[in-house]
Amino acid sequence: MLNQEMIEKLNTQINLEFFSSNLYLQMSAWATGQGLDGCAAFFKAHANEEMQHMQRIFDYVLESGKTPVLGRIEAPTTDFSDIRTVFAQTLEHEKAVTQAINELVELAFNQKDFASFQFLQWFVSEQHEEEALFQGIIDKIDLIGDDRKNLFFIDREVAKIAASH
Ligand code: OFO
Repeated sequence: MLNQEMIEKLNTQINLEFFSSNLYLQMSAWATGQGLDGCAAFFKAHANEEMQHMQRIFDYVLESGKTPVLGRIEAPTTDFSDIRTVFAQTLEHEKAVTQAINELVELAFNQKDFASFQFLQWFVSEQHEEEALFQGIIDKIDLIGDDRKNLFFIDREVAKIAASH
C-alpha cells in the first residue's frame, strides 16, 4: 500500500522523467540544427526511453490503486554551446535523477514499503547504465578531440551507439 508521501514523491518522479524526455528532445532539435544527425537520433531515441520511464512509474501508481497526478513540467533550456558540453549536461542531469531515485529507495526502505523498494530496483540499475553510457560518450569525444574537423567522426560514433542501444 502506497502512503501519501510515497505517492507524492512518485508523482514528482513522473514529472522529472517527463522533463528528462523534453530535455533530450530539445537537445535532439539542437543537434539537428548543427548538422549532427547521429547525435540527433541518439537524443530522440533517449527522449523516447525517458517516456517509458515515466510510463513505468505512472502504471505502478495506478496498479497500486492510486491516481497519478501530472504537474507542470519545467521547460528545458534551449541554450546549448557545443556537443561535449551537451553530453556533460546529460551526465549531470542523470546524476541528479540517480539522486532522486536513491531518495525514493531510501524512503521505501524506511517506510518498510517493500513493494516500492522492489519496483525501484529496476531504476537503480537503469541509472547505473545511463551514467555509464553518457560518461562513455564523453570519454569517446575526449579521445577523438572535439575541434570542428572531428565533429563528423564524433557524430558517426554517437550514431553507432544510438543504433546499438
Ligand atoms: Fe535518464 O533516466 Fe529516466 O530520467
